[in-house]
Formats: sequence, C-alpha cells, structure tokens
Amino acid sequence: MKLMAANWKMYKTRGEAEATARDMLRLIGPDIPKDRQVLVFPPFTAIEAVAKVFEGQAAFAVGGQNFWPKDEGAFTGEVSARMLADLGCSWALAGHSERRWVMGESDELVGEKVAFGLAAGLRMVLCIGEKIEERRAGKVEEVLDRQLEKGLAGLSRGFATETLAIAYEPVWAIGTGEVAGPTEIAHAHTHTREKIVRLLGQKAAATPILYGGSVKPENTSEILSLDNVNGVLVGGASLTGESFSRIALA
Ligand code: G2H
Repeated sequence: MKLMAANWKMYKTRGEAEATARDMLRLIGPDIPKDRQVLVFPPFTAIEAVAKVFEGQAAFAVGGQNFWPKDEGAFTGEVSARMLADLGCSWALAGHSERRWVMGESDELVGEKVAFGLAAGLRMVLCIGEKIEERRAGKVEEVLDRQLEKGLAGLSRGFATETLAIAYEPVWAIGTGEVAGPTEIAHAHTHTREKIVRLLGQKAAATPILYGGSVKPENTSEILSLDNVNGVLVGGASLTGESFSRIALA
C-alpha cells in the first residue's frame, strides 16, 4: 500500500478546502490504483468540510495535523484526538518539523502524541528528519534513531501494523524547493526501516515510510521507485487538485 498524503498546513478556508477536495476527488478518484490511499490533512477549521466530500470514498481519508495528548481539560487553544475523530479524521500527524522547530515540541511530547493518538483509535504518521547542521555534522542516523526511539516509546511489539506510518522529512528540504537526492533518501529510509524493525519487531517491515520535502509532480515517480519509500507527504504541491492529482497518480 502506498500512502499519498497532502499536508495543507495553515492554508485554506473551509470553502477553499472543500473546492480543492472536490477537485481531488474528480481528478484522482476514478483512476487511483487499488494499492494507493490518499490522506488529506486540512487545517482544523476545514476538516469537517473535507471529510464530507470524501464520505464513502474508500481510497480517501482525512487526518488532523495536530492534537493535544489528553482526553479533555483546561488546554486553551488545543483540540483532542477524540474531537478529530468526531469530525471524520482517521489519521493524525505527530512530530512534523514545523511543530518541533517552530512550536518547540520535544521528542518526548511527540512520543506521547503518537501513543495517545493510537490509543484513541487514530492512525498515526510519525514525522522525523534531521536539520542541515545535523546532516553536515554526520549525525543523520543518530537524529533519526533518537526521534524514532522517543517517538515510538509508547508502542509495543503487538502494535497493529495498519495504524502506523513514518514520514522522513529532512528539515532542509521542506518548502525550500530543495529535494534530497535519491541516495540520501534511500539511505535514510533503509536506516529507518532497520531501526523500526529493531524497535517494534518484524511487523514493522510492513510499516509505510513516506518521504516528504519539496515533493512535486515531476519528482514523485523517481522518489516512489526508491527502496523503502512507501508514499509521500506533500505540502506546497498538494494545495491544488491539479498538482496533487499528478502526484497521487504518478
Ligand atoms: C514537508 C512537506 C509536507 P513541502 O513539510 O509535510 O512540505 O512539500 O512544502 O516541502
């Protein structure tokens, strides 16, 4: 199964999101290969509108970009995993680099979110990736190992395979137009695969590992052909149905 994920970040009002979702359904819907699933992560305010468009469409699912890892309580400005599910989300992201580096989320908090989201019945995409200075210092594997160990700390070897995905997103390639090269991507994905199998057991051999960072219609096929790349997580190029449909069908 390949996961073709659109992360809309803080873009689109409800009306804009609904229109883009309709475009995606029209352009991708009839032709999507059976082994592909489209995941769309709208901003909170547009989740319900997008979920309605995709209702009854098995190949399309909606997710939340974030939540706070508690059932409910005095957490001003936050939403819970249950609230996301209530709007129609079956997935959520944790550990996106913008949450880590703009909002200051720690590896530990990311791990709490992954465990909490799974316990709440959501499927989780754990995002990992190194910064440019970490890559220059030869620390890619060390950073990925730490983010995976802490991010998956709440999972047991008995985890349900279909509930987890990992997204490798080198921070220096996000929204910059700079794509990691095939060797760099394949190396990071293969390292991630080996590490998650060590942490979670043989079941993790089937966990999808997505690549994210300046994915475009023009580079998707090559990226998808690399070892241990099982999908993509797309920001900028997922904002129009025209562009994302070429990615989803690449
Ligand atoms: C990485 C990616 C989507 P972009 O953040 O998660 O964004 O495709 O714009 O680099």
